[in-house]
Amino acid sequence: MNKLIITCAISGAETSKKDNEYVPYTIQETVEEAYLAYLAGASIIHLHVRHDDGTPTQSKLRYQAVINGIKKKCPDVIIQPSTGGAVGMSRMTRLKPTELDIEMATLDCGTLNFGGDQIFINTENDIKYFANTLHERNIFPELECFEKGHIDMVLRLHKKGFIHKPMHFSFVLGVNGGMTGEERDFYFMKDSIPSDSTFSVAGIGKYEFPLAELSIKNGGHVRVGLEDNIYLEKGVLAKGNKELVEKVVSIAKRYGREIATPNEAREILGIRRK
Ligand code: KMH
Ligand code: ZN
Repeated sequence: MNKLIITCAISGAETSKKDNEYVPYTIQETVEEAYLAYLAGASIIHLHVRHDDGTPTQSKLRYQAVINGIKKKCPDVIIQPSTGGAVGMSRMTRLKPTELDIEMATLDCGTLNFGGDQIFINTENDIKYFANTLHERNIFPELECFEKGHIDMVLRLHKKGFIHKPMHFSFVLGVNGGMTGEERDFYFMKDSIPSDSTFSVAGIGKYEFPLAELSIKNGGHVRVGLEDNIYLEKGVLAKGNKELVEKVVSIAKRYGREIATPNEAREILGIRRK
């Protein structure tokens, strides 16, 4: 089987130090979490940044400072800034990190409820605008799909020329408002994408490791991290992102999947560096 690409979503915009003290806020904390996740086996760092008090921001300067710090410690790692940001941010705010010299970013492919009164809005026009911007800037999109309708949107926008091959999907399953991470939902998503695309799975909360294992068994890739799940196992908080990555590496070993280096990940996904 192909090698396994592990993405680590080190901080996100929703979890906080109140949930798990290892959620990084400062530049130094964020760089350190990324570095430790990389040493543990992550080849992609999915990146959100925060102000020192934990407030999420899409500030270009803040992203640049964190990216510089990460690149100093692990120059080859793939850094994938979020264009999702936090619920309620505008299109232009969310796109700020794409003004930097980056090779990959997320592209969220549909709207969904995000718990309580929160709605994560990605209209068809938003998705077209984001897709065009990433394409013009030669930034490889990871297609975030929270449910099957989002895959259908990607396929429609591919036919219309907004989204291009090679296509790499991320199934983000288990969000309160999206699809669950049950096994049948995983297979529904996996069987709905074109056979020449690649996919990774991000299971939220309790779905993180069961979905990681399913994806590993089925030739897919895996995302873990404190953005998605704060527990190493039921009732045991993870002592940082590295423990979550290490757990995926140990599952991969059981199935004989080797771990991809960042350059091998670029090769598998078809990312062309500028
Ligand atoms: N924080 C969520 C509202 C992404 O990074 O592209 C959106 C999110 C998706 O995390
Ligand atoms: Zn994110």
